[in-house]
Amino acid sequence: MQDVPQLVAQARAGRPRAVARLISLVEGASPQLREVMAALAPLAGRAYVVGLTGSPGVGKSTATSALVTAYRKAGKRVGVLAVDPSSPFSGGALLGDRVRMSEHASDPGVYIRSMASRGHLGGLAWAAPQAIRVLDAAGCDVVLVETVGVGQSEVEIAAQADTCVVLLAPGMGDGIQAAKAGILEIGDVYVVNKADREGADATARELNHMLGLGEARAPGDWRPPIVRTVAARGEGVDEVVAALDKHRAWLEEHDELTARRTRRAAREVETIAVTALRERIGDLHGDRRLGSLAERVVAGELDVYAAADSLVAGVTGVSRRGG
Ligand SMILES: Nc1nc2c(ncn2[C@@H]2O[C@H](COP(=O)(O)OP(=O)(O)O)[C@@H](O)[C@H]2O)c(=O)[nH]1
Ligand SMILES: [Mg+2]
Repeated sequence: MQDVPQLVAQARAGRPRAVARLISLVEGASPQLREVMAALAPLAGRAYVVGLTGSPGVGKSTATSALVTAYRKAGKRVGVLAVDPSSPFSGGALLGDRVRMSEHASDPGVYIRSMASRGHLGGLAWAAPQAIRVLDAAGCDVVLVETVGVGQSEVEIAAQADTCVVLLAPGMGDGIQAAKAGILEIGDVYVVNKADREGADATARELNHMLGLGEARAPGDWRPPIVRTVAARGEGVDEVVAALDKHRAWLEEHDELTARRTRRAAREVETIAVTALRERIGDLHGDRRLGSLAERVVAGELDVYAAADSLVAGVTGVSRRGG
């Protein structure tokens, strides 16, 4: 058992090991997680959360590292959460990320954490926001969340950030890939990385066209900018930071920041509740109640919906009212 209040106090004081331990409690779905979240609740909500997503290899980790450098120069404390579904353990991709992040490894103003998306209950949709909350409560001004834009839940995590950055790179057939993954709907800022490579202009043009950026928008609407970068050389990174600042200002001006955070919290509560319900219903497998309901269905005494309603009522104590 961990001393949660002490861990939280240490995390607040900037002790990286305490932060790491709290995130481990999240990842491991510790029984102490309720206590952790209760302790963090009044402390979180200050950090600005930026999601970065895009196909593998577009340069997310490189761009993330460059953004960390930029934010550190501005004196901000930064948290990085790298979510990688391809690496349930500390294998391939994460190793590469660690190399790209290594220049920040000894900086006490930076927390870097990798998280595999497999292997725990409720998956990422459940764990990532809680890990973000740990970094937030630990005093990070900015939390950068890197997710591979391939799976539904990874895309969702990025989409639920305060600001979502979608990265593309030339020569990756990226436009079509991106459209397929649904990431063209979620970007607040688009980055065409690897602008040192041939085809960057074409990619930006194609993106501009696909996003319908030439079309008229209602006054006051956010118009996602397209920023070109050479993340590997830090070029264009200041422009990305400027675009992020601008989007944040727009969110605040339009009361969208709170609205987004409320939507994010609603999703989070929903995920936890549904997971809990599913667990409880799962517990009923082989239970006498389910068995006898099934027998009555077979005997023609009960239809399947009525049986399911009865099961749900048994689990939640809430019965469905007929229309
Ligand atoms: N030419 C070029 N290569 C880049 C640039 N940014 C990143 N890379 C390289 O692209 C590869 C993938 O980068 P990485 O950041 O790991 O991509 P991720 O999978 O999206 O996180 C690495 O070899 C980087 O060095 C860039 O601006 N130009
Ligand atoms: Mg990466």
